[in-house]
Amino acid sequence: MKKHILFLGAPGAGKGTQAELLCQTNSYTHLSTGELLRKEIEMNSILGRQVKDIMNRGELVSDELVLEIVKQNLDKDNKGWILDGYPRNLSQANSLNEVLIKINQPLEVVFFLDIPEEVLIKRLLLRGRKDDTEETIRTRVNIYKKTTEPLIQYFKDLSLLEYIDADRDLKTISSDINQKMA
Ligand code: B4P
Repeated sequence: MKKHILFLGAPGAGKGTQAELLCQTNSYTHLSTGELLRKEIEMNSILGRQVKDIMNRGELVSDELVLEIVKQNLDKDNKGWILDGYPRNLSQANSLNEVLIKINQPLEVVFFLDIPEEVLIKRLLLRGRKDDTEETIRTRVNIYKKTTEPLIQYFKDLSLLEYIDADRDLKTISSDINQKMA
């Protein structure tokens, strides 16, 4: 069973949703950079105040900052982890690689949740989080296409990529992922 897992996909593709489902059946650490950053905003910490406006505009927060959060939260006792929303660009992917070499926990699989743009826009508008306005969603999707999408090829070249059709109901997607975990 694989235990070093990454979810890749556009905003609203369902990375967080599927990572949660997978954590219900395994005792993995779910590491969502978006969730960790939102918690900092809720706590009104120094970090939270730094990232609040950036996230509300739908832009990416700095690589250094996110890397620090990931390092602090990566599972040290090797129970297994699911990274969701990180990396989001090539520089983050290279930093992650260095961290994983150091802790000797190589990535085993990358689930790429593929979804048409019009479906994800509908989903996010329905969810209605603070950064789910039409304008912010457009910004997030444009940044995704420019900076995150190249990671699909990056992980394909490393033979880690598993393609998942994310335009289906939650359970079907989840059982597809579970089959590919073995
Ligand atoms: P994230 O928190 O990663 O949010 P996301 O990409 O919008 O969501 P996700 O794909 O997880 O979708 P979800 O399951 O919630 O990022 C938010 C912000 O944080 C970024 O814009 C950025 O500013 C910052 N950030 C995060 N990571 C960063 C990094 N590494 N570097 C820099 N900045 C970073 O699903 C969405 C909705 O669809 C939900 O309502 C869900 O219920 C629904 N849904 C899911 N699956 C479905 C299905 N199969 N059918 C129908 N509905 C479904």
